[in-house]
Amino acid sequence: MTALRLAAALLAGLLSASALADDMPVFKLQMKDGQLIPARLVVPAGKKFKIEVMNIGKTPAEFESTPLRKEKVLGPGAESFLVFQPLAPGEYKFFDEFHMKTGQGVIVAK
Ligand SMILES: [Cu+2]
Repeated sequence: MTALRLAAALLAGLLSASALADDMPVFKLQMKDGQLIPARLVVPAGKKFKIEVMNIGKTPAEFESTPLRKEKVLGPGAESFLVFQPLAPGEYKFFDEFHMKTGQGVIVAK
């Protein structure tokens, strides 16, 4: 491959990667000392998606989902994101492991 072709191929790869990223639906979840806002996230089934998680509380939070095998710890004020592979229709529980009593949520894929 010539350098020019290689550059063109790399650029095409980058473009399609960013097009894919733009395609991905994004949902926002705020965690606030055991409160999940919203506690119920409705996402499209069969489609990769992203959840942006923000800890707006004063204590650490941990997004965790056993069925989806995801976990992410967030200090107060921290924000991060998780990318989920396409889900079959159904309900998938998640929780704030640092606030088990109140921090219970569900991702609904439909
Ligand atoms: Cu955990």
